[in-house]
Amino acid sequence: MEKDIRVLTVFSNNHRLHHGSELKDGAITPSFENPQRADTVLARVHSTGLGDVIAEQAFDRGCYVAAHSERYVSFLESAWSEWADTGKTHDALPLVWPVRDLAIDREPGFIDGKLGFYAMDAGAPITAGTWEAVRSSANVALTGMQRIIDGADSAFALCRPPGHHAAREYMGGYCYLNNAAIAAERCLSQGAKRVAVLDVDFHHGNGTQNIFYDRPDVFFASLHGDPHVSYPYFSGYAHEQGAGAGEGFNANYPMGKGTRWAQYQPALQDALKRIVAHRPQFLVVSLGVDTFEDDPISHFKLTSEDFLRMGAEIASAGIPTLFVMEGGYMVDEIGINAVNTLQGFESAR
Ligand code: Q9C
Ligand code: ZN
Repeated sequence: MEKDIRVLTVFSNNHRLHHGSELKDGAITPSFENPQRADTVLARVHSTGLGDVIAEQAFDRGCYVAAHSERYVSFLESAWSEWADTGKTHDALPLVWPVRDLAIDREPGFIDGKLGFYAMDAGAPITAGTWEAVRSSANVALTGMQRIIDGADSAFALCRPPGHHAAREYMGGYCYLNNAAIAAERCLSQGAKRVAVLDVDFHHGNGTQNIFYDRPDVFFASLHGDPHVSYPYFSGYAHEQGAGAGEGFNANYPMGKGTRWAQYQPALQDALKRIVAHRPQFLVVSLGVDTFEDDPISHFKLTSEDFLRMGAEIASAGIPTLFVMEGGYMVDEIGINAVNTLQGFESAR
């Protein structure tokens, strides 16, 4: 008999308040990270009868500051009004960055400078509704995590905007607050000693790596396109293994363009083996489905069936698991691929 598959989904209607543009291939164009994405995934959650869907709860600002700096969260809160005060009505994007020898730790006093100071690229626009959507997305992750802390085996945080490129002090790659890192920090503040984050988005989870890099309490593993040829280009190499007390608690699995399940599965199994060895009380999965063969901005070749297999592999770790939505841009398929992962997970439990 088929097992009854039920995974709770957390979702916020506020995601639609954020819709912007990005600098891509030398032009400002509508972002691939659009509201249709989350609505497509939600439609699939409903049509498959995956389980109940609940709205997010409110959480303290302190939950965000656990993973980010105070001044960065303040910037996110006021960036749109500072931009609008200069008379502009279109999206805010940075235009100058503190690279290498220009890198100083002093926050500029004007919005143009602040945007560059707190951004890694021109892919995270600030719009009128961005902050409301961003904090709701973090609250979606926190609500899902709280259910698991309270005893649920799994939950799906249908976050939008995504979070894994957001570091302690900068946004980028469509990300502002790091939803997965904020959820992991919640476990620790509620008494957990060890947590793991597994990032299966096509792109390296540079933000999550940055937040936990020098700490032994949160083990981070990321499977992604080789940064030598794939965004974000400046992190995600295998030799990045953590620093100081965090040495050995960061694991990167860069893989070449065209990677299929046959190459992906052993890397995933190795990452899970290392996660299990960490003995985490909770697992957060940064679930990007841009590893799909038809994703328009990525270069892996996973099929929709492979996401069922991915979910089953993750289930084998036997850890209470929060899935946090990250990337995935082929609008017709991201719902199938995200829900397949959850169904594969739940069937194998
Ligand atoms: N030609 C996430 O998946 N643009 N962010 C890459 C490559 C940025 C992806 C362009 C991609 C960011 C959450
Ligand atoms: Zn991605």
